Amino acid sequence: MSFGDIFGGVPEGTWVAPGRVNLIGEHTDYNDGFVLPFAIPQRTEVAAARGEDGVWEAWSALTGETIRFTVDDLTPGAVEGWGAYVASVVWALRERGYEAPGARLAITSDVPLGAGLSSSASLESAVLGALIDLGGLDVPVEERPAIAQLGENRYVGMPSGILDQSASIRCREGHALFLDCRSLEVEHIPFDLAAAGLAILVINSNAPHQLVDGEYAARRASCEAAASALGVPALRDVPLDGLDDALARLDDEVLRRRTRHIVTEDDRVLRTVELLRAGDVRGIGPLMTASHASMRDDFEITVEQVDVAVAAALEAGAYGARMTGGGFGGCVLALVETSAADEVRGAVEKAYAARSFTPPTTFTATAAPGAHRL
Ligand code: GAF
Repeated sequence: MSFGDIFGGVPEGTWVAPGRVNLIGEHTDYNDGFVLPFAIPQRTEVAAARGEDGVWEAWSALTGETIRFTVDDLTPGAVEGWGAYVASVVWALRERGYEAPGARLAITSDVPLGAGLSSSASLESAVLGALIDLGGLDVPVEERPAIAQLGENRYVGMPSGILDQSASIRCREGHALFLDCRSLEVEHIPFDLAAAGLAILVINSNAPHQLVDGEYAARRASCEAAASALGVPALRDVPLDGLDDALARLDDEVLRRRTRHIVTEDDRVLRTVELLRAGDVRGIGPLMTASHASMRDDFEITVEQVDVAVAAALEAGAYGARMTGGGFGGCVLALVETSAADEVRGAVEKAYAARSFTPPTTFTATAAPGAHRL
């Protein structure tokens, strides 16, 4: 099925936006800290044309369903399900003073759903690109992630940070995106794994997601409570060399653990960036593994399947391995010699089989381009 089968006629264009993996820097985004994602080749594609003013129609190949909403539905809660992500973009554009043109949108995607690879942000970002171009709206690229995030926060109701939309919109092929989530300044860090004889194996744990939204919101609330108790705007403002003092001032053990994760994770991002700038890709392995331990022990967002995948990958010779994304399931990244990828994959599969886990699915990731018009 294509745009013509659904709506008739031809689209005015096709806009794409990728999913992402985050190399390092987890849950640091809403703490005003640092992240280092790269875009993956899996992406959402939106073939689109202008339509009647104030009316939006969207078809999804994933559900086979066409939804329709109008300006009267631009209040949070009025459109639900996957359509909410489409409506959220129209709503957020308006909130920021941009009038989205009425449009017909045919949406396909090969970003795995519910795997922590930002299928939602890729949908929002592709729709955003389509509406901006169809409407001839002058929205600077630096402002676009915050618009998509606003829609997700307030229209969809997910309290996510700005990592996923920034990655989907601002990443560049062959580069990781070093983003300061406070200033929103970016640096594109060359990340050519193949040239170094390396690969990132992405291992989808296929663990069932449980309590994800509530746990995410709880982590965010804990970080905000810790920052407030410490009298800083955000945990990013606690320096690494002041961490012990800060921890001594928190009387809640959970808040101490959450704070330690964020402060040390920001430092790991900065050290990863330094190593990549110096061309030492293998050197980032131990930082990835330390990040995983911090997410497991201090931030408490991993599950058994991801811990087993990390341990099996390391035992099979990965330079480093860590869960990527929000947690409670999702994917693990393992940094491996290209020649060792099959062996590491096999070791994880064996470890899963021994525990009767649902088998993992894997792919090797390359750093793909961010959102663009085809
Ligand atoms: C999810 C959120 F959407 C991001 O904003 C980020 O907080 C991430 O979890 C954890 O780093 O993907």
